[in-house]
Amino acid sequence: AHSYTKYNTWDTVQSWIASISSSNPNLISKQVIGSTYEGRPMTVLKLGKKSSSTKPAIFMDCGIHAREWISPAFCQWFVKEALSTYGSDSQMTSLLNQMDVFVLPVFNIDGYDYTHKSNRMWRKTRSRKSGSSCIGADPNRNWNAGWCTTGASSNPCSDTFCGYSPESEIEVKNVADFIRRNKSVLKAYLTIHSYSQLLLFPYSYTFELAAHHSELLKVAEGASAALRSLYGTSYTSGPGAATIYPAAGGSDDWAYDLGVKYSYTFELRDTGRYGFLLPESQIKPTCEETMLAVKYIAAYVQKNL
Ligand code: 0X9
Ligand code: ZN
Ligand code: ZN
Repeated sequence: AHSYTKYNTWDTVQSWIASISSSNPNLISKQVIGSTYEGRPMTVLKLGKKSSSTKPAIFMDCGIHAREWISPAFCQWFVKEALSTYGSDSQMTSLLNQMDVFVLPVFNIDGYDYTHKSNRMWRKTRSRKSGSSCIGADPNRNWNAGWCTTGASSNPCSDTFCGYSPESEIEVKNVADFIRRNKSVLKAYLTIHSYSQLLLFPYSYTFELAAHHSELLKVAEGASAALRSLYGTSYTSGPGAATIYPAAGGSDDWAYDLGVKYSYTFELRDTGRYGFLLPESQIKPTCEETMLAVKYIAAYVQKNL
């Protein structure tokens, strides 16, 4: 059965997607944006009060990397909190009245399923190509942003394999198409990973600073302070290349270069004690503190529409 304080399997997340959207039709709708390599449906949830005019929006994805289980847990938590605090929390109410939030609960579904069934430490997609016996590409090295120029491998057996071409991974193509289609309304792109407790923004494919570097840093520092206020969890903010490592082909850099200014990668808890194997007892505190950071960014974006 589904639980917000457990790591749910894909089958459980899939039934949760169906039930949560049908039980809250006034605030949530769903749309399938394509299928994964193995044929699973990629469903984006749209949160927001219905409006006659087009609303500006935020896009958030979780689970680009299969083994980062706290990430899909956060997207599920976010959807629950949005629905349960709309009407009582003034910020959430105002956010969903004025904007839509698109949530992709699990990006790399095939990989996520594989981590539950076969290999807990799998990171990549599960695509195959004749000529190599190695499976999958890194869905955060496969975007058309300095593709495969640094911090990525052209070896199909590597965990950071950039793929055979930009958007060769169908999951990346599906999300990139969705973002391109909705480009005019999208004001922010948030992508949730683990671990290291970082709040990163462009660029990772170059050490050059983004055109909006100071503003992106200021917002990241505000969001980190909000996050820390709950349990004292400390985050470091900065551009990806200098803060974690140079790595091209990431979704954050791609979305930013497309024109989505507020583009952030979260690396959630912890700093390495448990790493990807974060205990379920930490799901609730991690999600509660991360809500504060996401809401901080959303409030800033909303104020600056
Ligand atoms: O390497 C990554 O893709 C991310 N770290 S993780 O440990 N979750 O794999 C960091 C991504 C930072 N952004 C880019 N490299 N574009
Ligand atoms: Zn990751
Ligand atoms: Zn709560």
